[in-house]
Amino acid sequence: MKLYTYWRSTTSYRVRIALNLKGIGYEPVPVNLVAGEQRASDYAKVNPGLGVPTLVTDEGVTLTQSMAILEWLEETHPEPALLPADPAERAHVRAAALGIATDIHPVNNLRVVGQLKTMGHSPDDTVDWMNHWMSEGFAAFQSLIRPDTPFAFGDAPGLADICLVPQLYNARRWGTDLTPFTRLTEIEAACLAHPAFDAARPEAQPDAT
Ligand SMILES: N[C@@H](CCC(=O)N[C@@H](CS)C(=O)NCC(=O)O)C(=O)O
Repeated sequence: MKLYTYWRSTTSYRVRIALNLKGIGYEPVPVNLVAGEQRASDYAKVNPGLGVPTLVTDEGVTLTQSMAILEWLEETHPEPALLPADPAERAHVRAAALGIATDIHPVNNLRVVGQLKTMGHSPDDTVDWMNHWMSEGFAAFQSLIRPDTPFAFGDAPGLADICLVPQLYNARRWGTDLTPFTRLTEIEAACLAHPAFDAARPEAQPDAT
C-alpha cells in the first residue's frame, strides 16, 4: 500500500499507527503541507479534500478521510481489533475518537488557522484558539473513557487511543496545558511504549525535518 502522509499531520499519524498495529507494510509518500503540496493539481486529483492522509491499496483503490481509512482497515484486517465486539461499547469508543476527529481537529487544521491569520488574527491569538479547542475536547474525551484501564477503553490500544496520541502530540507542539489531563498523558505513555505507536511518531518519519 502507499500512504500519502506528512510527518506532523495528526490525521496521517492515526493511519500510520493503525497500519503498524495491524502489521501492514506500506510505502510512505511525503506531502509537504508547509510547502502547500496538498494543493498541487496532481495531488488534488488523488485527494480532492486537499489534505493528508490518502491510502492507495494494493488493488489500486484510493481511500481518503482518516476515519474512513481506519474503518476500512478494521473491516479488511480485523486483527488486532480496534473496536470492541459489543455494539454499545463500539459506539462509546467511536464517540471518544470522533470527539477528537470532528470537534478538535477540523477547527485547528492548517487551513483554518491560516484563514484566521488572513482575517487579521495574530499568531498568538491562533495559538490560544487551538489550545482552547484542545482543552475543551480533551476534557470531554477524559469524561468519556474508562477511568482505570491501561488504554482508553481496555487492556489493548484501540480507535480512541489512535486518535488521542496524535492530538496530544499537537497539544505539546502548541503548549496546551495538560495538567488537568493526567489520565490522558498516562494512556499516551502506555501507547508510546508500544512499537506500533513508536514507529508512527512524527520524529521517526522519513520526511521529518
Ligand atoms: N478530515 C480529514 C482531514 C485531512 C486534513 O485536512 N489533514 C490535514 C493534516 S492533519 C491537512 O492535510 N491539512 C492541510 C491544510 O489544511 O491545508 C481526515 O481526517 O483525513
